[in-house]
Amino acid sequence: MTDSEKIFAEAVNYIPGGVNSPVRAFGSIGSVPRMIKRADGARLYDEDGREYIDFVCSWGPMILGHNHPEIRRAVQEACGRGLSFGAATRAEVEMAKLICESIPSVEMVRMVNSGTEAVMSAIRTARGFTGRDKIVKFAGCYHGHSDGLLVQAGSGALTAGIPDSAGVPEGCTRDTLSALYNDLSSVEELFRKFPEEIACVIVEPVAANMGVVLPEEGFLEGLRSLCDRYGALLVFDEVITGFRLCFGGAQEYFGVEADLAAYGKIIGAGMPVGAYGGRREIMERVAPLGPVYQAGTLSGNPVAMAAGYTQLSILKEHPAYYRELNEKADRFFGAMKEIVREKGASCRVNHIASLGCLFFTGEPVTDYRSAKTSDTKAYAAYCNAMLEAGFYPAPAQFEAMFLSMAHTEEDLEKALERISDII
Ligand code: HOZ
Repeated sequence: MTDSEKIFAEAVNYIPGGVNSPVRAFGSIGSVPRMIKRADGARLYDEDGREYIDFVCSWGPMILGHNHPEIRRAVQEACGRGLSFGAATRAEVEMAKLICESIPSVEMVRMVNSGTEAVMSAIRTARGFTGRDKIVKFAGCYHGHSDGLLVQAGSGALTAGIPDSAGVPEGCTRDTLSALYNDLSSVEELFRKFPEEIACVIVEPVAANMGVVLPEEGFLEGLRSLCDRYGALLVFDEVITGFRLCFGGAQEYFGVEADLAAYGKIIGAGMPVGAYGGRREIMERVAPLGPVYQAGTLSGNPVAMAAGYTQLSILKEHPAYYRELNEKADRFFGAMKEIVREKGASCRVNHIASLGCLFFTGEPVTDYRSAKTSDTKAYAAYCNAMLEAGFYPAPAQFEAMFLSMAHTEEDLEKALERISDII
């Protein structure tokens, strides 16, 4: 038995499934989790002393690589001043200012502790602002695990085959309407049916929790105009895309402005952070200014702010980083597509900026239905073979593959060679 296996055997006695978030259980690839002891740059090291080139990057936030020295220093300094005050700080004001100055549509922002919280609060704000109850989400999009959003959800819920969770009362999802990603007519139909009842449309601008699915030309623009026409708000869940596609996230990348946007782990550089923000008149509905209640003792935590602010400042000061990262990713995913083509493999590679996904299906993946045609057993075999060879892809098909600034051309070359052997 490896040390990872021994630790996991103990874990299952005390933690449901032995893990604190379902996709890490390695269940869908028929394996047991590698217990990670430390990480540095593009590499993870497990309890058995095995080294992996990491393609998960903590599900996105480690865009500069693990254990970045400046971020580590900022966190250590912040720790020296105290871990939590439950009171207002200069650090959270600097963070809010940086976000508002970076994202044109965000005039005010509220810090929270996770993407789940950010989205849940953004939706409450949209409802409070419009005075309407219904929301539209897309099948296969995942917006965290709050009750009202576990409807045809992606990520671990899709992997585990439970896109509609037990324990969610019918009343909580009664106002959640489900539309089809990349299908504007499905959204229009809902607006026609409920012209004055829909508070918002929430979307992952790039769906990254059913694998990676790109928005088709005009889709996001179409959502914008439908929302405008029917007086609903457009909410972008930028937990994955924010500060990842480019500094301004999906709003800048696609040139489409949202009314509210939710951010997650990347703005904490690995610490538990989230945020939601938008136009002033909307955000002024949030307590203590307005009647939409939302709160949190650890929101704006000074240690988390130090980590996130340092990462965002580095990214802001070095716009060339995004160019380099996205060019590197274009070469990597482009080469992966070439391997698939040369081998005649029944695979599809979806890719945008430094996000990508290898699907084991012969058909283009453009939505929830086509994502589900992927052969998850073939993905499991691929994933286990990669792990054995010292690479750490997402241990579930319906997740993204992330690259960081720390991945070298040599790391990526090695990964491509292995992928070529496997598929
Ligand atoms: N799809 C999730 C990130 N957006 C995976 C992380 C998790 O659920 O633990």
